[in-house]
Amino acid sequence: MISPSNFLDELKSNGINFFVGIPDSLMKGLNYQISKSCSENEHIISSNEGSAVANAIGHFAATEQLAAVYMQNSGLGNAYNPLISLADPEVYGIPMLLLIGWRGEIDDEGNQINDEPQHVKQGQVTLSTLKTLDVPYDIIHEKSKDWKEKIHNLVTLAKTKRRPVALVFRKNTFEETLIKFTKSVQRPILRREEAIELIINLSHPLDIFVASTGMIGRELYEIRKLKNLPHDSDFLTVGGMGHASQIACRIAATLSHRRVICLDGDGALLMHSGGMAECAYQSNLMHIILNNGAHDSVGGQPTAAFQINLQRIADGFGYTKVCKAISSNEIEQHFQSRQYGSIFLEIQCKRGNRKDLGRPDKPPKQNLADFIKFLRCDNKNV
Ligand SMILES: Cc1ncc(C[n+]2csc(CCOP(=O)(O)OP(=O)(O)O)c2C)c(N)n1
Repeated sequence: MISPSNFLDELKSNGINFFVGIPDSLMKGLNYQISKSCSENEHIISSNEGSAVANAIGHFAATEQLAAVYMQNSGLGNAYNPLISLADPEVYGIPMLLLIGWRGEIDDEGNQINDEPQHVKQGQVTLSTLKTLDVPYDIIHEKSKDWKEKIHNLVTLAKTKRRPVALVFRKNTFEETLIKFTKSVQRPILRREEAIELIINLSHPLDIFVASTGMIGRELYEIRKLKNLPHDSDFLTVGGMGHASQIACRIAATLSHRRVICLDGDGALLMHSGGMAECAYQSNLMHIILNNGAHDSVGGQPTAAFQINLQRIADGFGYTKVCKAISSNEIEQHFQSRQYGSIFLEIQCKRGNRKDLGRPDKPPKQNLADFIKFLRCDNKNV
């Protein structure tokens, strides 16, 4: 395995002094090292991978230096547009080094390692996407002896040819350091799982749930399982981080006689917050943000959400009711009023999850088939 600290030193010795991206569990060690050793001017956790690429473009324009842009391969879709329509040599020709965690990787024999369904196709098309984007890349893994050379060659290519280049990481490339991100000044009381359980208890049997990417969906699934409840009321947004609210929004708009509860994460909300404009105009949508100020599902790297007044933003978007809860009592109060309109509820909760948290054991297509039946169960649907 490669020491994240040596890796970071190597990037710096190649002239890279600005780091921006969205964290990934495969790069936890590196993410932590960057957060620990870089100042606020040298490192930004961005809102989405496209914005991270845009930061690298701005950095180059301002300093004529390369930035490193880190992301999980699922973020390539977000990055695609600014890469191809701005950074590409046919447009501005902006050098940058993409650092990409390869979920669903294909090994040297051409076999795909076992990973979650949302990573299967993404893993298969990662390298071909880079080829399509005309981004030269190299791959490193835990046994790579020549990783320093690979960094050097890619950075030289980026500089001389003025183009984005990429380094793709296999699982276990980096040593995992003991990760301790600085605690924020907020002192939440509730665990995310407790909040989700309470919401399930307070909900109506016909309420429709849409859960965001990562632990939120897994916890919703697990709690239902432990309570012997069916999963058919829940759409799990296992991939497509940031899009849960829009899925919820369209279901709410179509099934206006049912309440839709979107369980969103703060990282996911910030990733595609423009969707709040649509959510705000629904008559039957509860948009609940489980705000732990972190990308908890991939290692707890901070988001900006504890520094932002989410309620004022939601108010500006025009939600009918905007509220915040930090305790079970407050969550209960906001649930009692089953009022008409769009409700934005921010629940501040702690980081972390229990260690034995399972994963959905039903394939996504089965979940969807059950969910569709649940949406039709009151026979009032269009
Ligand atoms: C486009 C994209 N980028 C990155 C990821 C990796 N990823 C999965 S969950 C997650 C963190 C989600 O954070 P948040 O929404 O705050 O929820 P939390 O994990 O804190 O419950 C990330 C970065 C992803 N799945 N998709």
